[in-house]
Parts: sequence; structure tokens; C-alpha cells
Amino acid sequence: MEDITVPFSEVHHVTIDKLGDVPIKRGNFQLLPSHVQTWLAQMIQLCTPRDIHICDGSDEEGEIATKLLVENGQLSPLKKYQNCYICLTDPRDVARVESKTFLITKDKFQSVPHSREGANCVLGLWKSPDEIKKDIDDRFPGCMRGRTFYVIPYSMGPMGSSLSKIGVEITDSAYVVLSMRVMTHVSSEIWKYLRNGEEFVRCLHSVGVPLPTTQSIVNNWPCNPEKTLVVHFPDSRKVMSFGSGYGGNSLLGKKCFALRIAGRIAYDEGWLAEHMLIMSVTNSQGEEKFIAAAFPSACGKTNLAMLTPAIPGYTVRCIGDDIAWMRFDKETGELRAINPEAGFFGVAPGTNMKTNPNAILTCLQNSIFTNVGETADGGFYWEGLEEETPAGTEITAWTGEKYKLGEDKTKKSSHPNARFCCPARQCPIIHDKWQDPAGLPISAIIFGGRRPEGVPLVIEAFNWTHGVFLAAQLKSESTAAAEHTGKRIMHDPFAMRPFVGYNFGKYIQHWLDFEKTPNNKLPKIFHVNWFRVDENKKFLWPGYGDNIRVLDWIIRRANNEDVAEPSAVGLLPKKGSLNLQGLNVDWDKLMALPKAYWVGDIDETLQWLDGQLGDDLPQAIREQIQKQKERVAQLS
Ligand code: OXD
Ligand code: MN
Repeated sequence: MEDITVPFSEVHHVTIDKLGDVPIKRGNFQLLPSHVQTWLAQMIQLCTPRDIHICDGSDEEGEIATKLLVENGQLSPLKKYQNCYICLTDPRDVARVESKTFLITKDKFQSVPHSREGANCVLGLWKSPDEIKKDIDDRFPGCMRGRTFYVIPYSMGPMGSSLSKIGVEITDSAYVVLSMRVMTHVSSEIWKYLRNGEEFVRCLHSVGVPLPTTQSIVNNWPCNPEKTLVVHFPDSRKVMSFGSGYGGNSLLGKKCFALRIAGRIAYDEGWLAEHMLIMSVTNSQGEEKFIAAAFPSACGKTNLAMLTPAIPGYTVRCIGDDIAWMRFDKETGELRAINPEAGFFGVAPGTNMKTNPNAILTCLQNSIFTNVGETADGGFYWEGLEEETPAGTEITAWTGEKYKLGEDKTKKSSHPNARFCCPARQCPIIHDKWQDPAGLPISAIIFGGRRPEGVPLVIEAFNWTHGVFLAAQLKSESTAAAEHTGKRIMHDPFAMRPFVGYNFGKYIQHWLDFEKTPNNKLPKIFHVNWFRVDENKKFLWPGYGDNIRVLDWIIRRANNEDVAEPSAVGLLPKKGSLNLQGLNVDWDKLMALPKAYWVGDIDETLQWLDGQLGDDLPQAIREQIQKQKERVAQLS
């Protein structure tokens, strides 16, 4: 790709309605900054599209893209709501493809750690520039033949904030255009931030089906699963994605930019790009605290970010549900966080008026639903909405099959990774400062996963280094967000395993190093587990709105209240210090530390981290493992 150059003078003399032979259908190419023009000209030459559309983020543009998708049969209106649409993908294109997602650097170990021989590295996949060149040359030349080349200028984070970053995505999918308009800040205003040659993240996406095609297109959803490839060039801040139109594979602002590329930028610039929600909790005394929390995909980040407190006196407000960019303020030492996204791309199944009423209320207008079921009266439907939908309602499943609700319990309406995509500003509890360009000050950082066995409801780290260790040993049951099958406990350190953009050993060291700056006000770090089950596989903790009780305890700890006591694995709530009023929970079972479990766990953790990271595993983490080994040996 690097080889294709168009002399700058040639670019400059194009007429306003054509670039070479390619008509410009919408937008004014000549108004774009010259370094953007040069790159676009190269990409047009590579992809040979039918025409060009430079997006401006206007309502009119949204209407044009929607109309086109409806005419193509890719979207259909959900008549029950205002400006909502349902989309069904090719069933082969339903989730992120971790096995086809690569980091490209000259030096392999800039991207991935020195894993021990025989350990299959799962903390990023690396390919050399030469190797990937072949794959790119096999896919991208002519990939947009017969299609429109959309240019999407966008900001990740509030427009103009010094914490935000700019990206431009080229895509041949109008569905991606519509979704990026929800998930990021798309506007022609972006060009003014690039006027002086400022850098931006270059994203190129193609569904990988040039026209005319002999391939059969399923559900009017063009994709090329055999050739799907998502590649990142962290050094030059570029992303190229081919063959998939779905979610994180195609909305390149999200996982590719805001986590993998931004992670690397954050490493270079001294900040953090994390797979975290951001929320605020205000207690009955009116004291507000901001919390960032990392959980692996499909483990309830969206539900926690929009929690409806089950006990009175608390107000929760949402800032973001998936990604946090955080930077220690040089003057005040506060850790200030922004949500780089503008929308929610949430897992639909399981979301209902009990588990997350705010998410349901957010997506009743201007939203896109992918791979969900549809009710006969034009509403969305997915597993979890049974109690809110009258029995006998006719459902059209995402597979096209029709059935009556309640008649056959084996029928499934939606793919388990079906998603809603809705504007964050519509969330009834969105924080009025969610777009504050200065970010919001974080008082506590939480890590968590689905741990059916052994792991207590909440653990507080002894200190920052121990907190980094808690994050490094994060594990969770696998979910449908990626291509993994079956339920098994997988390591997902920092909830970043699929999203890390550089050597994970360096990533952990980067976290550890924040302690070295004396001015940094390090938030306390916690580990939570809402998912522990008893011997009958019944959840020991009610979760959802009752999680406020744990957040309340966390906030009290952030205020240094004396409500914690040491254990072998960290600080635990003193008995009686967590508000359990009105609940019937077995506290002892919920908090138990079974010796056999923890002795096995720490051995397995060491083996895994050592296998994955080899000599890149920071010494401070090895020491933490050794200390935990000694402590758990003392358990009775
Ligand atoms: C997501 C994911 O889509 O983590 O947010 O998979
Ligand atoms: Mn996510």
C-alpha cells in the first residue's frame, strides 16, 4: 500500500466533481487538507470505486444513506419506533474475528511478547510488513469496484478536546457510514483540525465484494468471510479491514482505533486507552464520584454503566459504556477520563426493562438493531424480553424463521451477539458533563469478569502494584462477542486481551510506571465478581441494580473509610460493612476463599502469564504472584 503514490500536483488540479475518472457524488474534495487529499487519492487508485462521497455528518446525509440501505434491502424500518431500523447480516459475519486480526510492526516483539516456546500467544497476533503486503495485495486492489467510496471524518472524544483524537475512515459500506455517525462525532468541522498537516488515524474498510460479483450475497449483506482480515499498523497509525461489515471489524473507530491504535499512542504519550465504562455515583449526601470499570466483552459493562440503584439515596449517571481514555493531569495529579465514543453498541440479548431500562429507553429512536428478532407490529425482540412481550406474539427470528412466542421454548429470535447501536445522548441518565473536554476525575478503577467459582464479590487491591496484578490475572467465561465457542474460563488481562495494540509486557509496565510520578493521584483498584454460583449453579449475588451496594462500599473505600480488612487475595469488606438490607444473600459463601481453589489458581496464573509473556512479564508482577502464593498457602 505504501508504494502507491500520486504526485501532489496531480491531486491539486482535480475538478470539483471528479477525481481522475471517478465522480465525486457528494462533498468538496478541494476543501480537504492537502495531506488528506493525497492519502485519499492513493486509496482511490488502490480501490477503484464507482464514485466518491465525502461525509459531512448532516441529517440529510443520514437520510440519504438510510434510504439507500432500505432500497438495497439491507435495512428495514422498525415501524413501532421513530427512525429505527433492523439489519440482518450474512450468518457468517456476526462477531469480531480475533483469529484474523493482526498487528504489523517490523520488530515482532514491539507487537507481541516473548512468549515461551509452545505457549500459543493470545495477546495479539503479529505479521511482518512483507507478509502482510502479500495479503493486502491479494485483497485491496479493485476491492471497491462498482461501489461508493465513503470518506468519514470523525473525532474520537468531544470535538476539539485536547484528550480527543481524529480519524478518517474510508468505507464502501453505507451501513458503516450510518453506524459511525452514531458511534463517533462525524462532521466536516473535522477538516479544520487537520488544516496544518496534523496527523490523524487512517482507516480503510471494504466489505470485500467488488461488483459485479458471482458470489451469492446472503441477506443483502455483502461480506467475504474467507478473506476477512483486520490489520493495524501502530507505528504509522493505520488500520485496514477487509471482508467483514460487522461491528468492531468495520466500525474502525471503536476497537481498532480507540483501543489498539490509541493504546499504542497512549503508550508513546503517557496515558491510557482502556476497555472501560465510565460512570458517576452520587450518594445521599450529594457527593459524586467517577468510576472506571473494565470487564471483558459481553460481561455487563453497559448494564453497570446505566445501573438503576436498587436502594434509595443514590444517583447513577453514565458517561460511557465501553472505552475510556484516561490521562493524569500534570498539575492536579487527577486521573481524568473521557469516553471517546458517541454511541452505544451494546449486546441486545438479556437487555430488558429490569436488567437495563435505560438502555431500552435509549434505543427507542434513531437506532440500528443488528441480528435481532422482529415482532409482528414492527418492534425489536430478543431473548430476555419474554416477560415484556405478550405470549403468542408473532416473532420473525434473525434467521427468517417465524414463530409464536411461548409456543416452542427452543426457538431463538436473535444471534447471541446481536447488537443495538444508539446515540449516547439519548440515554435518560447520560451525565450532563459526558462531553466535558477536560474529562472527569476518576476515584476508583474496577476490574471484573464472569467467575462462577472461588472468587468473592469484591476485592480491593492492597496498593497500585497489587491492583495492576489483579488486572493482569483477570479471567472470565468466554462469551459470543468473538468467535469463541463453548463456555470456558479464559484469561483476559485488563479485559484487553483482544484489543491490545503492543507488547503486553510493556503494557503492564506502562500501568506500573504511573506510580513513579509522585504527583499522580492513583485511584484505588478493585476486582468484582457478580457471577459466583452455589453448588446448584444458582447465582449467589442478585447483580444488576443491587451492584450499587458494592459501588457504595467502593466509594467509601475511596474516601478511606475503615470498612476493609486484609485477606490472602486483597482487602475484603469487613463483615456487616456492605449494605445488604433487604437482601437474602449467603455472605459467607459469597466471600469464601477456598484454599484448594486459590492455590490452584495462583499456580495456573503464573504458568499462564509466564507462558504468554516470558521475560516480558514485569518483575513486579512476578513478586506479586510469589506473595499471593505465600498468602494463599496460609489459608485454612
Ligand atoms: C464490543 C466488544 O463490541 O467488546 O464492545 O466486543
Ligand atoms: Mn467492548
